Amino acid sequence: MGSRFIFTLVLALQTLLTAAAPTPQGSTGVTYQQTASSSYWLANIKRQGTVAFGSDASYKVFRNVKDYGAKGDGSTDDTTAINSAISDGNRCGKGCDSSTVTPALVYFPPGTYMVSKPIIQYYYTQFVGDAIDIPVLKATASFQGMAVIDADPYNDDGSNWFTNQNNFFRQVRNFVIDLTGMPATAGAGIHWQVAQATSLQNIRFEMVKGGDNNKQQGIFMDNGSGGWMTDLTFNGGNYGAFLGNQQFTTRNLTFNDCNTAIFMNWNWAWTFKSVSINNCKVGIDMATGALSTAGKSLNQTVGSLMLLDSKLTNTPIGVNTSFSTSDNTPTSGGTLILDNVDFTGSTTAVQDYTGTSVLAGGSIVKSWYQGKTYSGATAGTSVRGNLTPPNKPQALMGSSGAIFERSKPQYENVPSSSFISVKSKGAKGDGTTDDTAAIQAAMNSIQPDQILYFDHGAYLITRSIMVPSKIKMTGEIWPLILASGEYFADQTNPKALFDVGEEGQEGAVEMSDMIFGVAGPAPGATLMRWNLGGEAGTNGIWDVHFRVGGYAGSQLQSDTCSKSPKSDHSTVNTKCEGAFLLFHATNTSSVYLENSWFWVADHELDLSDHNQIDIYNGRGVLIESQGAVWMYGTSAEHSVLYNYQLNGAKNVFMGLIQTETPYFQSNPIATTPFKVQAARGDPTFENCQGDKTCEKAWGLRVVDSSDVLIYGAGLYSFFDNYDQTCVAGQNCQANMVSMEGSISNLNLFGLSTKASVNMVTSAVGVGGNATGKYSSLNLVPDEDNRSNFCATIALWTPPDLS
Ligand SMILES: *[C@@H]1O[C@H](CO)[C@@H](O)[C@H](O)[C@H]1NC(C)=O
Ligand SMILES: *[C@@H]1O[C@H](CO)[C@@H](O)[C@H](O)[C@H]1NC(C)=O
Ligand SMILES: *[C@@H]1O[C@H](CO)[C@@H](O)[C@H](O)[C@H]1NC(C)=O
Ligand SMILES: *[C@@H]1O[C@H](CO)[C@@H](O)[C@H](O)[C@H]1NC(C)=O
Ligand SMILES: *[C@@H]1O[C@H](CO)[C@@H](O)[C@H](O)[C@H]1NC(C)=O
Ligand SMILES: *[C@@H]1O[C@H](CO)[C@@H](O)[C@H](O)[C@H]1NC(C)=O
Ligand SMILES: CC(=O)N[C@H]1CO[C@H](CO)[C@@H](O)[C@@H]1O
Repeated sequence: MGSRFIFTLVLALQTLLTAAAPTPQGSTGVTYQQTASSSYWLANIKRQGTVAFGSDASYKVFRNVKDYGAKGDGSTDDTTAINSAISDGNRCGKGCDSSTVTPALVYFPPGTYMVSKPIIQYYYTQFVGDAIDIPVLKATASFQGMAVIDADPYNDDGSNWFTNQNNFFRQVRNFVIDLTGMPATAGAGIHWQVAQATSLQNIRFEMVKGGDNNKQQGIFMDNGSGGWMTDLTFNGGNYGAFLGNQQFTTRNLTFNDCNTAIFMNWNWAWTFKSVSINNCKVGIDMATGALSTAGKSLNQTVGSLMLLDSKLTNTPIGVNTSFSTSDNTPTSGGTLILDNVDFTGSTTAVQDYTGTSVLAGGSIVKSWYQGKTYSGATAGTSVRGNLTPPNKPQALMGSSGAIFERSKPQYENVPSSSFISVKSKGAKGDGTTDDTAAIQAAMNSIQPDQILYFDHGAYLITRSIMVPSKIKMTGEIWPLILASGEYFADQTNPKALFDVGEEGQEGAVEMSDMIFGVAGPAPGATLMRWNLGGEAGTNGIWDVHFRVGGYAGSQLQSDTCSKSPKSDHSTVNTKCEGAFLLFHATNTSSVYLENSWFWVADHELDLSDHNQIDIYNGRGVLIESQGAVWMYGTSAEHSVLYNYQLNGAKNVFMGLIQTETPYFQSNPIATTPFKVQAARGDPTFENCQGDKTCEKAWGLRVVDSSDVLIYGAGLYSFFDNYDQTCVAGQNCQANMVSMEGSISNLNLFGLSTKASVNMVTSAVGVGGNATGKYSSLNLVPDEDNRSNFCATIALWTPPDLS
């Protein structure tokens, strides 16, 4: 994200700011047994991380809260000590918009840390609890403030420390957050108001159970533009999670004994996968909004929600909704997709907000929808009910009928002696030394039981790194791997920065917590090319991000590349060219991606103007795999030709995906400065016939592909040459999703687009090259499918050509 979009909401902000006087507790609390030290490698490895482009040589990347006086003894108030561990070193807190040069990995050893005020997560911070003996953050009875962890505090005037849609680069993992010592009438675990490149993982929330006066909630999320969460357990509370965000992907959430497991306050699109809800009164409440002016239905604040591979036990009401087939407000609001959801433990699977049952519980719902559906050319129909379940390709499946999934490995059972530092192996990571040879040698030397560790730093790479077929690597709060120099200069002869295995090889490569980017223009760089195949989950990247421009060391910053909408850009400043392609899954590959943000910067993160910038990056994510590709919680923004493209691909899962079109387009149009290369499957835009709003980046283009499951897509266009008048007109660009050629067994669920006249443009079955203007192809128009902010449809499938 990055646009300063104000999405006005009508919602009841929970009264979280002040804890009421102590009252008798509704539960007995939880006891913990812990050891003081840990064998977790992350606690014990030698620390050599440095910031390449910061000025202070004494700056500490890694901090152990106990080094700042935190006791973790279950009685001492550790709030001040923990907050000083976080803020030490002139970091990016209140009054700072963003910074990439003051990262901090804050480690919490085993222990119970008493906190009386919020622990404030500064920008670019990871909180990592011990993964073996998980630490507890316990709110004192008199805790004051919004939440135990606050990722975006409110100022007294109601503004936030950080712009919610720009609140990037955060992690919280391996914690118990305990509110049971507080009165039931107050308390939240995490105030998580965040955007892309953020994650919550492996957290258990302990809250007071039951009670009409229960106001506790595990997560309080008012807004943002995220994001990813996984492996969370919510015990007790009024709401396990109170959620509101533009778009989000969540997986593996368990709710026990909550009044309402999930309160969905507002969204444009939200995908829930593998949710388990037990002993709650209500599973998901998405029936939000005021009575419409027509006075008939609720004017819904929830755009769409996808729930898949989930199960409810002893929870009488599954989903509370305010959708109406006759009188829906807005037209496509409250779109809901249920896919493989076990409601045997519910009396009512779906109920109307008035209390009327819409879908009875007591069985497994294979696939059920409410919203608009389109089959290729056919006009959309408003549907509420069962539809034929999608045919899910076996290659994508995991155990027990669910789509395959695998959480980020944390290697908690690997001894610290098995972690091999690239700096110990001679790489400098100082942003100036050429580290190509040192990193290649380090990779080649790794033994099967070892893990390559990228200490924080910036590693300049001047030729392709040939990643061996079996290697695990992880980074210290996102070290930068930067393509640099002549080798990556030729857009007609692109080279991979990380070339992962060789075509046709079976592999086992894992990467986590790293960033790939450029140091200076690299129009001939593919930042990662994945060639390896293999069993499900043996090849994957988790919390690996791709970031082109806008930060210290990228050389593509606001001092050189600030926006200039009044200039003619039919030729561009070549100093502001990014990469050729961000990620390529080649036709021999199979790979799992979780929480990856493929971001071409739209604004400056480090220089003080934080201005909008023009960075020209060729392509986003290209999938040509014939094996299987899973993409959980990915987003791709601001590449010029396309953000996502499936070309001759087979067996692809995407959920959800999010894109933005470059703000500068159509000055220049999509084919400047990257020339269309037909041999690489590029879109030609020849059907645009001179319509500049048509010559803009595709959010998603699918060509000659089969067995594709997409659960949730939020594809946005917010500008035309930085002008936003087109937002209200819903016409910043002509088209957003292109379906071309031979497409079979594709299900696009939960598509939301913004300000694209046509949501889907389909030339399926006409050879992928319909002559004439796009406007004569089969279209799904925005104006037929308005929702709260985007236009939304529940399902698009290709036309039946038989
Ligand atoms: C974010 O949410 C808060 C609380 O719900 C609301 O007051 C505020 O207006 C929202 N801000 C934006 C920018 O949407
Ligand atoms: C789900 O999360 C739990 C921890 O809450 C973890 O133990 C389990 O392995 C996760 N399962 C999957 C399939 O990711
Ligand atoms: C629904 O709410 C939106 C946003 O507040 C408002 O613009 C619109 O007029 C409302 N529609 C109805 C029918 O009440
Ligand atoms: C369903 O939503 C409506 C409207 O917000 C609310 O009045 C009702 O209490 C909800 N039902 C349940 C069971 O939560
Ligand atoms: C796979 O891609 C390579 C080039 O990257 C090409 O030579 C080969 O023909 C392709 N194979 C298939 C089956 O498409
Ligand atoms: C599409 O068809 C037209 C007319 O036959 C032809 O000129 C053009 O080259 C074709 N484009 C592609 C990409 O095949
Ligand atoms: C075809 C269709 O459903 N059109 C509706 C689209 O939404 C507008 C308003 O949002 C309605 O007026 C149309 O009837």
